[in-house]
Amino acid sequence: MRGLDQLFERSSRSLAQRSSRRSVLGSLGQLLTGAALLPLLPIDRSGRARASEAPPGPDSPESCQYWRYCAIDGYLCSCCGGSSTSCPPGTSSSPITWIGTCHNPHDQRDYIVSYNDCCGKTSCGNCECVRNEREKPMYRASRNNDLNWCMANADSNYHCTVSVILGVAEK
Ligand code: ABN
Repeated sequence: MRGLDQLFERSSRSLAQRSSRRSVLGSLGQLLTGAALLPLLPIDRSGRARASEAPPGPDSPESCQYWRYCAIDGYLCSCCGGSSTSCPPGTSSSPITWIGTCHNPHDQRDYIVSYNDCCGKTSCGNCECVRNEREKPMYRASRNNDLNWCMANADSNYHCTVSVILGVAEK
């Protein structure tokens, strides 16, 4: 026990020799100021707010199950500041698109749908939706939708995808 006392005494004396009262008070002040400012830092609570929201139903354009999205592969523009049919501000629609045929359960008709990518901003990242009904594997390149359709745009950055009805599919 005496050994331990001596060890503490020696290390306390050496610390006292190496530090002034002013520097100890300075460090203590910094520590207290930091601790007092900690509750003022911004906290992102949006994740918790979103988690408590009910998921969108299948008739919502923000749901991947929405009937028009049957052959989509991308982020839904309706979750990215646009809508299911219009690109978000600051982006422009791709002139080359992927075409699908989707069944509308409300009128029992099939519709031809164009999936245009919206280009000119980095990836939106919200509401990823990959359904690709009737798509063929990558080795059938002309029948595969795993492509950035912004490739021909001046700014080929892919942001999100819209789905535009082109017409009723003939039987
Ligand atoms: N058509 C959307 C997309 C963009 C980049 C890569 C794959 C799919």
